[in-house]
Formats: sequence, structure tokens, C-alpha cells
Amino acid sequence: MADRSFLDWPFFAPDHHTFAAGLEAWAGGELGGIDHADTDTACRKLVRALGDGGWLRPTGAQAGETLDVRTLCLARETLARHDGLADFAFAMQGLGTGAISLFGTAEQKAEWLPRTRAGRAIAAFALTEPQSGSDVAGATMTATRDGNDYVLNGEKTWISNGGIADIYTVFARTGEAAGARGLSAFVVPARVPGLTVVERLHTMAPHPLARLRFDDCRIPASAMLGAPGQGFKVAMSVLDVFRATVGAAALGLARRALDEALSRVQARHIRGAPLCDLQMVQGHIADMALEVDAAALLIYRAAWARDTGAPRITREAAMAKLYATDQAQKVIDRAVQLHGGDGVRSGETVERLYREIRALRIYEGASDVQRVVIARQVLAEFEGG
Ligand code: COS
Repeated sequence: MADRSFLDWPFFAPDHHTFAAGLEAWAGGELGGIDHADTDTACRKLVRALGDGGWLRPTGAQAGETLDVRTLCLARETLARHDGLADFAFAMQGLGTGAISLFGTAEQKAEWLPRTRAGRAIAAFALTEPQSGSDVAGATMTATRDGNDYVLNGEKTWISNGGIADIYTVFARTGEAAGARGLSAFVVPARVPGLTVVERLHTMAPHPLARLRFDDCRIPASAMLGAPGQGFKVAMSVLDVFRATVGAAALGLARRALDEALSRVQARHIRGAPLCDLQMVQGHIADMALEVDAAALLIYRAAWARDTGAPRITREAAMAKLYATDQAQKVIDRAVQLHGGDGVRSGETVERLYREIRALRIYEGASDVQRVVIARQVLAEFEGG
């Protein structure tokens, strides 16, 4: 039984307890029935099932609402503990519409969020390009004004839900200035003429991923999210929220690995006694439990700070993502080790976790980018007195 004592920390309100208990019960009952043999089909089914269960509501904020980051983190932690693909399906509905929730007009919200929150439309976040991953300001895809429209040209890659999404949040160069100040964000329906999936990308833990091409894609100027030239800040503000939730997903994977390791070291015997009697095994268990709790503290600190009014949680979110994903990698690696040969057997839970955790240290800002973000904030805050 996964440790639930963190729910008694002072970061949470009664609604969070209700949400976490409800989702835990739902995930335990519903997720086992979804076949993962075909990743695209599984993701579509997961989005629909999550929507039907009402669990996607927190992924979007209609006019008058705000995103509750603690709820997003609780959802990701819970789902990742049960099923990494279910966490992915949930997370992308939020990341893919994050710019609408944070910067959309009432009309943009009303057009898209009821569908994504009900699981009737799949969302994606299209920021990375073939030549700009960590360096967002180096994006070259263009959006050129033409009358009441913008015309999009260029490529995006490593786009989660690429190929199955109904809408993409796309960042493109509108030319107000060079670098970070010359990008804008747009909401682009997948069916717009000129948008094609040119490559499907296959990874060690399968997710729907694609490279997209935009050839003279015409969208109305009303599809812009935020102001012209504000796209970089829109992207960073969305990432500030969702980076903390990536940490939460890593935490869910780590908790599952710890649980698997605890079962293993109690059930498996060596020289007539359970493995957990060995002090060296206890040392691993202690380190795993410590890393899990420390990650949880950073994640829910970031989420709580944002939910209780912090205008910007760049440092806190970067710390949560960096620490939780790096430590989860270590926790899962230890769990594999404690499983011996079974740890690397295809189909074992810890083997799956080992493949699933790796990408979290790369996407939404690689670990070294998080270090840059943290250092810049700490230095700026010190200089600011
Ligand atoms: N919230 C709001 N505004 C922000 C911000 C944030 N979190 N971070 C930066 N900004 C603002 C800055 O204040 C600056 O504004 P001014 O021009 O008004 O001064 C502007 O945005 C540019 O910021 P900066 O100079 O820090 O930009 P850099 O090009 O140096 O970007 C990093 C730095 C590396 C931090 C950024 O590109 C990044 O996070 N990269 C990783 C991207 C990523 O996560 N990719 C994965 C895509 S999704 S899978």
C-alpha cells in the first residue's frame, strides 16, 4: 500500500483529500481494463475514460477559475503510480491547453476547454523544433500576418500527442523583435489545411510522439493566445505550472518502485531470512524513502505556493522537477537492483518504470536547464536585495 501520510501535510485542503481518494479508487478499478498494445488507441481510450470519470476537469481553467496545481500534482502522482500512460494522457490535456487556461480569452476558453476537460478533444503543446529544444528563443517557425489571418510555416518535433491531437498550442515567430521577444502563441486545430504529421517518433517507453510540418497553414488572428510577441513568456508561464507536475509524475513512478521493492525484499529470502533483514538492503530502502519524501516536499511546496497566490514559481517548479525526476531515476534503479535478474525481465513493473522515468529528465526542460533556471533566479533574488 503506497504511503499516503503526505496527505496530512499542511499543503492540502479537504477538497484535495477527497480528490486523491476518489482518483485512487477509480484508477485501481478502471485502468486495468485498458489494453496498451496499440499506444495511440490506448491514449484515446484513456483520455475518454478520464473525461467520463470527470478527472480531466482540473486540466483546464474556464473564465473565473484558476488551475489548482496541487490537484494537478495529486492527479499525476496517483495516475503515474498506477499507469504511466494514463498520467501522460491526463498531463497532455493540461499542458496542451495550459496557454488557453492562463492566457486565453473567454471565447477561446469556451470553444476548447469544455471539450478537452470532457475527454472529447485531445490537446498538444508544440514548442520544440528540430533545431531548438532547450533554446526556445531560437525557434524559427514563422507566423506571418496576412489581413485577418496568420500564415504558419515551419516544423515542430517531439510533440506529445502529435498525430492523435485535435488541437495544438503552437509557438511561432511573429517578428516583433529578435529572440525571445519575437514569438507568439496560437491555438491551432489539427484539421487546418497544411498541417501534416511527417514522422512518428518511437521511444523506449511508447507514447504518441510526432514531427509536424506546417505549410502555409492559415489561421485567424483571433487564434493568438496572449499578445503578439508574448509567446516566450506564455510558454514559460505554462511550463512553470507543468514542470512541478512533471515532478509529481516522477514521484508517482518512484513511489510505485518503492512499493515494488518493499514487497520484494519482504517476500524474497536469502539464507533462511527475508532480504529486508540485511542492513545493506535496509540502507537502500531508507535512501529510497528519504528521496521520495524530499521530492514530495519540493513538489507540493511549489504547487502550494502557486495556489496560494505566488505570482511566479519559476525557482520552486524548477527545483521540484529537477530533484524529483533525478531522484526518481535513482529510486527506480535501486528497485531494479533489489529485484535481481527479475528487475530487467521484460514486462516486470520495475523494468517498465526504469524505461518510463528516463524521458522525464529531458522533456519540459532538461535537468541542466532546470539548474540554469534555478541559478538565475537565486542570483537575481540576491541582487534584488
Ligand atoms: N515566466 C515569465 N517570464 C519569463 C520566465 C518565466 N518562467 N522565464 C523567462 N521569462 C522572461 C524573462 O523575464 C525575459 O523577459 P524580458 O525580455 O522582458 O526581460 C524573457 O522571458 C527571456 O528570458 P531569458 O532571457 O531567461 O530567456 P533565455 O532564452 O535565456 O531562456 C531558458 C532560458 C533556457 C530557461 C528557456 O529557454 C527554457 O526554459 N528552455 C527549456 C525549454 C523547455 O522546457 N523545452 C521543452 C519544451 S516542452 S517538452
